[in-house]
Amino acid sequence: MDLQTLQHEAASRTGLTVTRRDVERVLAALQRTGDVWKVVEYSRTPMRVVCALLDVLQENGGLTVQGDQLVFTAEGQAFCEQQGIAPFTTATCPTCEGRGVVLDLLGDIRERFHTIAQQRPTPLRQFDQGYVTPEVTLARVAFLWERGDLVHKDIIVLGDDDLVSLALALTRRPRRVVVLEIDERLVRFIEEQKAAHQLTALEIVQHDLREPLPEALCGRFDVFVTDPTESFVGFRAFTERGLLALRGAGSAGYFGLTHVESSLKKWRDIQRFLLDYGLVITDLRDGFNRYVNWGYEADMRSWAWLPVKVPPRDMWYTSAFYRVEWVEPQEIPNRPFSGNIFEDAEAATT
Ligand code: SPD
Repeated sequence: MDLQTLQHEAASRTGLTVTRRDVERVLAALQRTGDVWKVVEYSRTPMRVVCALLDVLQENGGLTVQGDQLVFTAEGQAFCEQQGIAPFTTATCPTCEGRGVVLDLLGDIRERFHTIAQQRPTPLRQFDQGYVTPEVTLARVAFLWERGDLVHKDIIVLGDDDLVSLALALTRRPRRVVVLEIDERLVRFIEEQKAAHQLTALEIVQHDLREPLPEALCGRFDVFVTDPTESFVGFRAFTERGLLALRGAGSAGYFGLTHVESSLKKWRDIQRFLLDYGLVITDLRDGFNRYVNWGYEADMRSWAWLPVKVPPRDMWYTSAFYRVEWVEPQEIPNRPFSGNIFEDAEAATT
């Protein structure tokens, strides 16, 4: 067994780019935990690649499965030591959990939002839904506030199972919050909460983001917020709609991006198209977003790849929170996206 064989074998089985660093990250994670879901989280490597590497390691006698745990063999452990690969470690701030914001600005909105969130609809696989914890939604709002993207701003939210539109509107600081959502259950839920809490600045539009952005919403907003599905084309569909909605120079956008379903190569492709559209990445907070397990894990395409078929016990799916700002606005096409925008070769949780 050597690192290059592991790397090449995982690449040939998946058809994806696999780097030596990916292999090292997986080996580091495995020295910290035997929980396959946590290996995915700690390794910050696409789930497709992690699972292929686990298979290769098992076949080479470096790893075994004991009950629902992955365990290094003596040979596997010795290999890590020989290669100088240390166990994954963390140095995350326990107060903000690494987000860099606390929620004091939000006062009693915290409690009100928690009560609202308890009544929300359950995630649907059909729309690749899976929401962040209420604390994360509130942290997004605090972060926008800190960046000057909340008070007296016109904000558009594209897809909203995280209920960001409600949390934004509860602050009563934005001038306007418009949410576009495809799922009629969520549309109804947000409408009901709007009425219950008299959120007059909030407007809800049922809309499929595969369709062009309605003309009336183009160029009318200071800020967009979205958490796109992560196929490259799906990601483009969501963020292009967000950009179309913006006024221009100085407008800002926020989105989440995982390592679970997006390789660093995809990160680079995404960053490149954003830079080409005239944006700058002002903030990138990895691990900011933590998602509640959505309940359809055994139906996901990645279930078949797992060496241990066990549902996740703890949260494991995280994403980076990006803020981009437009410095040199470019023309954005308002084109329809057809077909399956939810899947590409790296998609794992659809
Ligand atoms: N399919 C279940 C989880 C999907 C959650 N979407 C998060 C996307 C991050 N950009």
